[in-house]
Amino acid sequence: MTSARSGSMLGELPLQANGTRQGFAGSVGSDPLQSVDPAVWALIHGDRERHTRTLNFIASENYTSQAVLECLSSHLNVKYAEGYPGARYYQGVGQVDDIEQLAIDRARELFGAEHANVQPYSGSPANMATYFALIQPGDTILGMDLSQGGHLTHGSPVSFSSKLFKAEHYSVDPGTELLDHDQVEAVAKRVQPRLIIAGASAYSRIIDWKAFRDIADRVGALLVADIAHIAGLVAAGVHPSPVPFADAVTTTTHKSLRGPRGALILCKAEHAKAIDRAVFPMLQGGPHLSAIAAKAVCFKEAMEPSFRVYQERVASNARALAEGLMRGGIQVVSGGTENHLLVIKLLDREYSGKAFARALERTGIITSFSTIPGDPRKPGVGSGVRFGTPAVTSRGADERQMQRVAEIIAAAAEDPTDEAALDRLRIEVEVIARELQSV
Ligand code: DSN
Repeated sequence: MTSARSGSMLGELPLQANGTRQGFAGSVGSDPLQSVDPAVWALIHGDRERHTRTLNFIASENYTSQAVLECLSSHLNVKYAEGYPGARYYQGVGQVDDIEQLAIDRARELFGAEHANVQPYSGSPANMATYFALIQPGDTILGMDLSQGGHLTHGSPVSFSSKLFKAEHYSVDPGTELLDHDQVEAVAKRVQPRLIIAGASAYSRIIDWKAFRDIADRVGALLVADIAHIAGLVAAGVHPSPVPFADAVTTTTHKSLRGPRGALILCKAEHAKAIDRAVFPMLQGGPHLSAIAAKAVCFKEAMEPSFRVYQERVASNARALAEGLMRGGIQVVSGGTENHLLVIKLLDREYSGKAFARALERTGIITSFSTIPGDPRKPGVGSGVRFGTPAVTSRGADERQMQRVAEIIAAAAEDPTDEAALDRLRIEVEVIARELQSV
């Protein structure tokens, strides 16, 4: 088979008598994946089918546009360009300088930031670079406890963030399960952090960035906002922005922001040099230009009015799902949601979050288990299951469908060990999945 993609680099090799474009023994091939490696093709194809047949409620996943995917599979994959636009260690960078500058300019415009670094490979390296830029190893950081909804890089004992820094934590209020700024301030006064991290991976409420800024100012700390989960909502104005308040803001680009796998750091101008140096050369090598082009496209898409409509629907779908679940007798952490996710709590059940997430997978509802505030179960199984609506909303799901999903989840919760019942629910999930855009 020959490559059908005219104009690609390899498409210009001479066509051979056997119809292939092999230039010489050992040259790079231009045949499609399906013929080069049917095994990998089949696995990818199978996973795509799985997505289309099921409902993806993993709060950190999303489906990108074809335009974003096109950048990722472009020839930009080839390029080395260590450095930054206008100051590279490689030649041949004219266009890629323009691509990276475009991504930087769009990121700044989208979020109203003084400086943007679009090179971080993903969220954890972005957080690491930000800490290295702003503080010294051994300094104290204060972040939300992982078991309460924080992230590994916010000081978890198993993360670099507690190996290289002295990690302290704040929690949510055990009664309301909401952030309690008095408690955050009390901990901050006690531990005197050099850096406070606001932001979470499993917190379903609006975060008051100004309250965190005020606490940071009162204890003389810097403030980093990690908006990896809510970046799309923030970009669209559906969640308040931390940019005016935080010294630096980190985010992945592939969650609610709906771009490529990767990350972004925004910061005040005074931290720009330190952030850039921490990303390269301190922590990373060559930037991934194909991902940076895809980020530029993602930022453009996020500036469209339709992106706000999408984000509003992400939030209203999450609300509809939470309300449907609570009507079905399932407890939701903090009693609801104001963003793209919710966490159910299974304290009143005999099974763990992990067991229920597995049962839901059998019905075709794909989630991730998690701990909940004050969880009596071990983190390896947890008492919660986290649901996010960005991915199903990208496929066109609406509130009516969320209500039906809530009823299916409530039915599965009656007895997650009843495989026959789960298989019957799977038929209902497939009906909903077929109503949505395919993946
Ligand atoms: N692992 C991601 C999540 O699922 O929230 C965060 O990095």
